[in-house]
Formats: sequence, C-alpha cells, structure tokens
Amino acid sequence: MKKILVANRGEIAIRVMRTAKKMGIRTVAVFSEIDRNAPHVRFADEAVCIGAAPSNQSYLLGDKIIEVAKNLHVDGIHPGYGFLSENADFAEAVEKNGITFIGPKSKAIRIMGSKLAAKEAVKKYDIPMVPGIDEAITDVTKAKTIAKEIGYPVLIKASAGGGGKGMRIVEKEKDLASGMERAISEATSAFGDGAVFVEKYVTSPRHIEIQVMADTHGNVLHFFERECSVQRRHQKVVEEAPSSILTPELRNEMGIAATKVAKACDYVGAGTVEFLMDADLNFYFLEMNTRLQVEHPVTELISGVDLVELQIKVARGETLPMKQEELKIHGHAVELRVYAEDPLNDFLPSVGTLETYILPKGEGIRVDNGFDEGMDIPIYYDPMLSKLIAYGKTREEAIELMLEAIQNYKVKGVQTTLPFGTFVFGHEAFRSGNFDTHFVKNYYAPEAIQEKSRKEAEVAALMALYQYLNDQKIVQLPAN
Ligand code: MV4
Repeated sequence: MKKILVANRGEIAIRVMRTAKKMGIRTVAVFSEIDRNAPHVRFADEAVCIGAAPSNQSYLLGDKIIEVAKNLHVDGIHPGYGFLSENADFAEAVEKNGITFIGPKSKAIRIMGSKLAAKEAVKKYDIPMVPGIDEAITDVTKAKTIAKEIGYPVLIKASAGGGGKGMRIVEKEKDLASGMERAISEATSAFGDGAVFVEKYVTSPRHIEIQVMADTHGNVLHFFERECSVQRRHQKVVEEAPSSILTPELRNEMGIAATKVAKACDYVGAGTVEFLMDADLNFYFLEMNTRLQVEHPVTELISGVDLVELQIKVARGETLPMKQEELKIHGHAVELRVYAEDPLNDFLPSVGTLETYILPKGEGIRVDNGFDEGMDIPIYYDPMLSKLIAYGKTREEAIELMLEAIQNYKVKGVQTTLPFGTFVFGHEAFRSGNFDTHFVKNYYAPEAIQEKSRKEAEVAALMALYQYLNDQKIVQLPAN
C-alpha cells in the first residue's frame, strides 16, 4: 500500500494520515469547498475538492470519492468514523473498483447495521444478551405476552436504529400498544425500516465497550475495554480506559465474548463491541460498531498499540503482529471530547470564529485536534474541535493531569465543553467510579459551572480594572 485516501475531515483525517506517513505511505485528502484551508487538507500530500459544504454534496459522495481515488492511483481508502464509514454499499464499491477498503467486509457491516441480524449472527456463540425477543414484532398481543414474561419496564428498539434513535421505554402494559405504534412509525420514517423488537430495560446500566481487531487469517484480538457511561443525548463526552469497575476475570470474559462476536460475522479490521453492564456486574451484548471509534486513543495509550497501523496492516493482508497473552494494560487514560457547544445552553452548537485557540501540551497529554486559531467552525458538520486525552500511571493521576490540561486549553470566540469537563472530572461520583449512563441527567445542571465561570469573569474584570488604573497612575502596582 503506497497511497491512502482518507474519506473524512477534521481530527480523524489528520490522525489517520499521521500513521500513514509514519509507515511511509502517501496521503490524499478530500475536502468540501468550505474546508479548502482546513488543517487536514494542508496535512495531506495531495488534496482534491469533492463538492459543496453540505455532507451530502461532498463527504458522503462515495462514487465521487472512488473516482478521485482511481485518478490518483490510490491503493486504499480509510473512511474514519461517521460519513461513509459504516456504509456497506460504499465498502463494496471501493473493493469492486480494485481499491482496498481499510475496514471490514461489507457483509460484516450489513449484519451489524441491523440489530436483529446481529442477534441472529451471534446466537450460537453463547454470548450474554438482554432478555427479550430476537425477531421483529408487530403483533401487540404477542408483545404483551413477552413483556409480561421478562417483566416491565421494557424497551422497544428499532432494528435499524443507532445512537438511541427509535428507542422507547414502556413502564406499564397499558402503554405498550401506543409505544410500539410510535416506535414503528419513528423507525419507518427515520430508517425506512419499521422492524422493532422488545427487550428488558436495564434501568441504570454502564456502557462498556471492547476494542477488537481481526486479521484475514482468523486471528481476533481484544484490546480491553473503554468505559463510556458519561453521555448526554446518546453522545459520549468523557471516556476512559480501563473501566474502574472491571475485575481481571470480568475483563477476560467480556474480551472473549467480544472476539466471539467478531468471529460470528467474519470480522476484519478494527471494531468495537458494546455491552451494557448492570449494577450486579452482569454484562449483555448490545451491538457492534464496525469502524474505528472516536474514543480509540484511550485504548492506544493503555495498550501501547497504534490501532490505525494495525488497521492498515490487516488491510494489506498481514497477520496481527502480537498475541493476546502479550497484551497488557499499562496505566490509565481519560478523554474529553471538546465540542464547540454551550454547556450552559443545553449543549447547543456554538459556532463562530476561534479567536484564541491554544492547545495544552506536556507529558501524558495528547490532543487529537482538527482546528487552528482564526478558523471559523463550519455549521455543516459535527462541532467536535478536538479530543483531549490524559494518561497517567493511575486513574487519579490521569484525572489530575486532565484537569490541569483543561485549564491550559485556551479557547475564545466560541463556547466549549471544556468547563463541563472540569465539572465531570472534579465530580465525586466520577472520581469514585460510582456512576452510570445517567451521570449527566443525575448530576449536571448549568448552575454547576455557571458559578465558576461568573467568578472567573469577575476576577478577569478586576484585573483589567487594576491594570487600567495602574496605567493611569491612579493606583500603584506593588513592586513584585
Ligand atoms: C438499552 C438500555 C437499557 N436496556 N437496552 C442506547 C443506545 C443504544 N446503543 C442502546 N442504548 C441503550 N440500550 C436495554 N435493554 C439503555 C440504553 C441507553 C444507553 C446505552 C449506552 C450508553 C448510554 C445510554 C443512554 C441511554 C440509554
């Protein structure tokens, strides 16, 4: 593989190209008109404009991207995350055109894109699943029978759903019919597929996922877990590895279950198997994400591997260069997604110009960044500016480093999730490890960070006034 095209933008495009360069592979960026001067374009060896700003006129144009790849004699396409990364038709079209798709085969993407097909595929592998039904259901009477068996509350899920879309909690039998009706119509309009199924609702779960990597020779490794329970509206904001609640035994069990899920769909490349874990530490397979995930850096830091390098190696047909027994966890890593969003205003996107943009640096700090000072944040894409990752020997050390790095991360011009990060990493529930997916709902209110930002503004105003008065020789600054 001599030349790779990255079908993405922002921090992940740069992240992938960094490893390609390290491996001596040339890089091609694609970009939309609004991204002409974006860092990922400047970082690449070659770059091609593929259309207008809206994703459906640029980053989602699979055929156009393949055409560019062919013209530039590209050997492999890396899709990053989002956009075309879990589009089975795209993966198939790339391969049909004689280019390597740096990811799984379209078959695996298709299976895992449907929750019901995924359940079907892993059925014979003895993987723990949430009690419920594993086929599409439309008959309310039948649904009532099942719900009674597993007990309320139940959760109605769309087979084609993702990110919490098309989910409906039903607390009592009298609400089941209307809940199903709504879920089916929501799924039909959102995904063009009205298939829904019913599961026992796990009320206060933790979200724990296992990183896996498979080669084309039947080897599947797992790279331990990531804990991603700090979410809001199904979007992760804080992730860490390892999880503070797993025992070595549980970790091993979940790792084995995850590799079995990968084997069940003939998986190749990097993938993530999501589990729910209840308060009694029972874990249940939820779904598999068939891409490199946003939060992959925490895994890289604790395992010492470059996951993109492994992706490229297995895409070239190489055997995974290590054995499971050789993999060990070293230290602890925490990640904060820095979004241009206003945590005081319901996390609404806060677009504008990055008037000041200074990244923290230092030992144990990694910033996977996609922006520069002076840039405008486009309204067309996900507003994530960067990922701030801190690594230490212990969880406490990683958290302290993170808090310090947040203070040294200077952003002016837009609101960001940085103050929210200070809130989370300073919170007793997070620090003790005693939290679940309801962390944000249970503990966060804008007032929690408002008080702090008001105090900071007050201090800044006082200092400015003092400086002004001093300049006017109205007051005298002390000698030191
Ligand atoms: C669940 C659940 C409780 N019980 N399934 C949310 C998105 C999708 N990946 C599956 N999700 C859930 N499925 C059962 N049977 C709770 C969630 C859930 C959740 C899962 C992981 C992380 C955050 C979450 C927030 C709300 C609900």
